[in-house]
Amino acid sequence: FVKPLDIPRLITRLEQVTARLHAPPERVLIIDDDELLARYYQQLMINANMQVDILHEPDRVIDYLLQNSPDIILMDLQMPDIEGQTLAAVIRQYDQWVGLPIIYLSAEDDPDHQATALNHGADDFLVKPVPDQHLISAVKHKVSRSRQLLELMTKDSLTGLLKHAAIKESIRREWGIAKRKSEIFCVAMLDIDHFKQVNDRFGHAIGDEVIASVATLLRKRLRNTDVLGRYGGEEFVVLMNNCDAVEAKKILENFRQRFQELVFTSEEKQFSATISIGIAEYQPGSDMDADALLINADKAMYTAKETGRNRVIV
Ligand code: GH3
Ligand code: MG
Ligand code: MG
Ligand code: MG
Repeated sequence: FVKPLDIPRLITRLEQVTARLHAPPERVLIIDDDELLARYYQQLMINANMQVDILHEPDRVIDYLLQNSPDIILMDLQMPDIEGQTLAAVIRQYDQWVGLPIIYLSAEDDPDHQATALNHGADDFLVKPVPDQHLISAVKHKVSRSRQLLELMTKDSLTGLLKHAAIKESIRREWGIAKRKSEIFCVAMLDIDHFKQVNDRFGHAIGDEVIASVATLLRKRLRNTDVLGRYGGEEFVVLMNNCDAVEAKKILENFRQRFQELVFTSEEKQFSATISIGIAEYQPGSDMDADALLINADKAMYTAKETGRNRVIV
């Protein structure tokens, strides 16, 4: 008896490995009043394929973080207007940056001072002048670890899609971008039809397979720039930036048809499943906020359920 390969699961795994191999360059923020040294470190890291910005005004750090979301901060401890450790404590007050690695750079080589500084929210301490190779490997290592942790925190293990909290955060972010750029964008809510019956007839494991196949097909049928999340058990959210409801409907209609054509097998029995989809459109200038968009997508999805399921409603 040979267990059949779980192909959708394998594809998800492979995609995760590929994503890691093609990891985007580390985005580094240097905060240091010593302009010359900061530029030296910047060039060093650029040569090691990283993207590096320097911020000379520490009071602009929150604005900078909101707009650029770097992977790591290298922070000078001694600056004229503010101490590095105070700045780190301020950054740590924001939930979204709890996991953002902060490394202090300092001429301070007194172990007691280093210990005190580390108690204020940073992850490591490098004494200037930092040897080139040491700086680069410390930064690469910290970023890669924090990306792994972030992935664990935000990715759903069954589907590889964003988890509930992460997709909600993404809705707010995409909405903010659309508003700023005056662009149209769409939120879609998807819910598998009569899924309880799938579980009841074929068991939870087969149910999980159906859920994973939604994710695999979404990845295939949607655009690379669309953001995909598993909102709950068998409910999904799709964010389609720069896309109006007509285009969104076309893409999701195509997805819906492909999904109903999939054939699942359980103990020689074959079955298929369907999905109901609701779309809400954000128009530039409208006062609809991110929460309202999601509520509207949910309402449209319920209309799809009420009017017969297996359909896309705007
Ligand atoms: P409807 O067409 O109205 O959506 O009917 P439904 O049966 O799909 O109803 P509903 O969406 O409320 O059902 C959700 C069911 O999905 C309930 C729960 O047993 C099942 N479920 C939720 N999470 C999981 C999961 O992770 N794996 C499996 N196998 N089943 C799940
Ligand atoms: Mg200084
Ligand atoms: Mg449901
Ligand atoms: Mg359902």
